[in-house]
Amino acid sequence: QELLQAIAKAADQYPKPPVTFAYGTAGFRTLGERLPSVIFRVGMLAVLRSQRLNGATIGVMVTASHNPEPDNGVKLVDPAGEMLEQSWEAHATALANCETTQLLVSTYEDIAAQLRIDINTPASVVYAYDTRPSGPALIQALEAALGAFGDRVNTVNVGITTTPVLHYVVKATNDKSGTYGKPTIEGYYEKLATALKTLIGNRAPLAPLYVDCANGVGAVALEEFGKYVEDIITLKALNTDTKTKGALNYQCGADFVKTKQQLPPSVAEAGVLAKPDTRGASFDGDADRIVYYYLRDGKTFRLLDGDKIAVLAALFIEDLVKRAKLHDDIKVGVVQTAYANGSSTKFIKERNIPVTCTATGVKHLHHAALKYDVGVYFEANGHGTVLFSSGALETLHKAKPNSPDEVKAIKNLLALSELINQAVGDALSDLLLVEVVLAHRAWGAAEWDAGYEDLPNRLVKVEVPDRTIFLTTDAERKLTSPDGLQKLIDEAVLKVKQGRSFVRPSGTEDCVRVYAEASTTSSTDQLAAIVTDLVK
Ligand code: 16G
Ligand code: ZN
Repeated sequence: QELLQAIAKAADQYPKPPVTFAYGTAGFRTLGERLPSVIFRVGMLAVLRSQRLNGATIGVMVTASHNPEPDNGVKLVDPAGEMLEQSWEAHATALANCETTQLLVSTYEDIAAQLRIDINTPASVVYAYDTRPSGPALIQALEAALGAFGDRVNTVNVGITTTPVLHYVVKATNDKSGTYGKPTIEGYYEKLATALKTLIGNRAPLAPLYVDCANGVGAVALEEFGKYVEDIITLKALNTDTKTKGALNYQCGADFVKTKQQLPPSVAEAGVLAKPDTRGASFDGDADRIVYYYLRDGKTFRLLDGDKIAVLAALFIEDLVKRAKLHDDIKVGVVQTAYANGSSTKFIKERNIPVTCTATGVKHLHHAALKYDVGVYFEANGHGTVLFSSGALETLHKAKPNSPDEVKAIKNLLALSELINQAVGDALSDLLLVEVVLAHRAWGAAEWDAGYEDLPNRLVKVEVPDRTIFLTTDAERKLTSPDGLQKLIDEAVLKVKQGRSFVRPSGTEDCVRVYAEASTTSSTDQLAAIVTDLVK
């Protein structure tokens, strides 16, 4: 009772604005100024979640990734460093939408009763935020909620850091064996740097890499981390202005580059990619997405997106597994979404590596990747990682190599499992993965790019009166509603060479998205236009 009073008193300071909130694919996300009450309530839910899991540490990340600067958002991280279990999203939405403190407290009691949680038991919550101006005020709201529980809740403020670092800290905190790494930002950097040193060995230092940090928290991470690896690689940070109002994600960052298929103007003006064999990369606003690029012949922009990274990583790991003579025991697979370029899927399948297609959103890919011994998952937009199953790690640890080459391959595979973030996709960790593969192959961007040629593709955002009437099946590749629409799309697709097109409702915006690809730019545009008309 005393606890409920303390919660009610604190909650009164954070009244709900007249807005309806929903915990979606990326948690809650909207204008930062609307979010204090939501963050407060997410704090309450984080405590409940921790209590439900016997006091395991839960993470709270305050960020809005690639959204414009006035937006913000919040996501919960489960103990293994994964996204919040899906069944709890409804509890988050229910708490966020309670109109009054009284209703909030009774809803909270109902959820606790339904889940048989004793709200007085101990809990543990760690939290972090990005560089957005609304961050500190939102963290205050979170702390007010956590504070209401008094010493029942143990809290750690990780401070300003990237989304993947927070996921790492959660996973490391819950790893009671202590082998995963120290549960701090520095612990993560040390882990990455050690793995990188093992993988690079006594090779010459790598070529400098230009990294567009989207004027976001990736700039902070890159500056700190760069010092750990400066004798191996020079990371030249661009777009590191986290202070100027409006700079975050503005005409820069991974989302800009992938959507516009062009260099950020700031990177183009800096002229840093003109020298042959120079590559660049862009992080998104919270550094969980990365895309690469270079200028072919010093002129033509060439994008190396999430699909290209998946192919690079999967083939490299497959080669190492073969060299380790473990290909009967360790099966490598790739997980993509319908947005993966058809050429990438074809290229992987032709090399006898299985490919799974899932619905959009990290949690779906992550889940599917867990089914492989080594699961490489990437969205075309640059979100992804490589998961090593406990079975695969055990096989590697127990292997009895018969040659120095086998020893080396096993050592490198184990180092890769340390280098690659096992909780969630991380731009920084993925960057190191790419650089390691290129160093081992003695490739530049052009050799990496040479594997396959992307089919021309178009993504169109279509505003419709009601996107909820669009229902999909087969990993979002087919519509089941509205009635008859899929048949018309199929007919349009058949008319163009190498055509493929699908329609799905967005999980983050009020629109549907039309994707089309085909053998030529003009037939792609034509297909996209026809399907767009069908949808309207
Ligand atoms: C979210 C997803 C991202 C996905 C995007 C699709 C996470 C953490 N993020 O941002 O993976 O690509 O949604 O957006 O799952 P859409 O549904 O609007 O097309
Ligand atoms: Zn992001």
